[in-house]
Amino acid sequence: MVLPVYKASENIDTIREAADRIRKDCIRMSTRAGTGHLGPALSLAEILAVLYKGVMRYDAQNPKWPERDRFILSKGHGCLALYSMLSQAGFFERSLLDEFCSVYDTMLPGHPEIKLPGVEANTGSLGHGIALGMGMALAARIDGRDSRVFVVTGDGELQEGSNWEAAMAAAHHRLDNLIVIVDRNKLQLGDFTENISQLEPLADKWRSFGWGVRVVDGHNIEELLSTFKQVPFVCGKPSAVIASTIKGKGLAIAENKVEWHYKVLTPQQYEELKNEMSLEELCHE
Ligand SMILES: Cc1ncc(C[n+]2csc(CCOP(=O)(O)OP(=O)(O)O)c2C)c(N)n1
Ligand SMILES: [Mg+2]
Repeated sequence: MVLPVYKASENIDTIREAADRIRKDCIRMSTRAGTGHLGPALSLAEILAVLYKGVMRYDAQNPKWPERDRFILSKGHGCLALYSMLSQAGFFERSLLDEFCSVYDTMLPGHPEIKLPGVEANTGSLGHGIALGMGMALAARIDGRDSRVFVVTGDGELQEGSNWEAAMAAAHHRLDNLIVIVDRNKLQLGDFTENISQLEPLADKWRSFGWGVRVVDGHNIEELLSTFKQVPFVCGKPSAVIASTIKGKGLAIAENKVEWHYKVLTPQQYEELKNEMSLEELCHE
């Protein structure tokens, strides 16, 4: 039987358009709802666009297809970007994006839930995605599937000890079907990571836990694509991609600004930026 599998496009322009669409959707959805973690979503645009348009194997018409690759957004507060990407990938209608945080019992709450097609894990309580992904990667191995599991974690999130327990276990089980991407935007909720609890030398930490490691520009589509094509970096080892990013990337007033962790544009600011960024009409009921 031939299964309907999403065909990775690998077309750089298509991926760039998807990343651009993510940014515009994040800005529109958060302004419309008057809430949302905009800065954390904007640093994810290229990572998600490359994974969903050029790397991962899935079937949006059959979201539970057992052979699919899994994706977990461990930094669940960045879900604006995930919602946009899932709609672009065809998991649900684009019109649903307008329900972000603005309808009772919405499918698109402020942190992702598995009731939405394409979401593999409820996240938002930080520090759990790598352990969940480790379990999924182990299950794939036991079941004899060649599914891979991609997990995006925040850098501040790595201060949670549970991540390192999972990292150690993944290396012990030689899970080279597990790929962790660190959104290394150097900021967390209230300050720069290095002022709160030093993470560097971060690549060495992952290596010492038995992982294959690459450090990349998290906004460079070509570099991300070629890096993901090379996983596992070391046979028998899980892979860590430390993606250097800019929190708030693409929205000049928000870039690298701690206060934009949980902040949105006012409708007036949206109007001012509309033409400059080719944003859609902002409709309020
Ligand atoms: C267990 C837990 N503790 C605290 C929080 C509150 N919180 C939400 S986002 C955040 C900062 C995360 O920073 P980082 O992982 O660097 O993600 P970024 O927003 O920079 O992408 C914190 C502390 C949470 N969601 N879960
Ligand atoms: Mg961060």
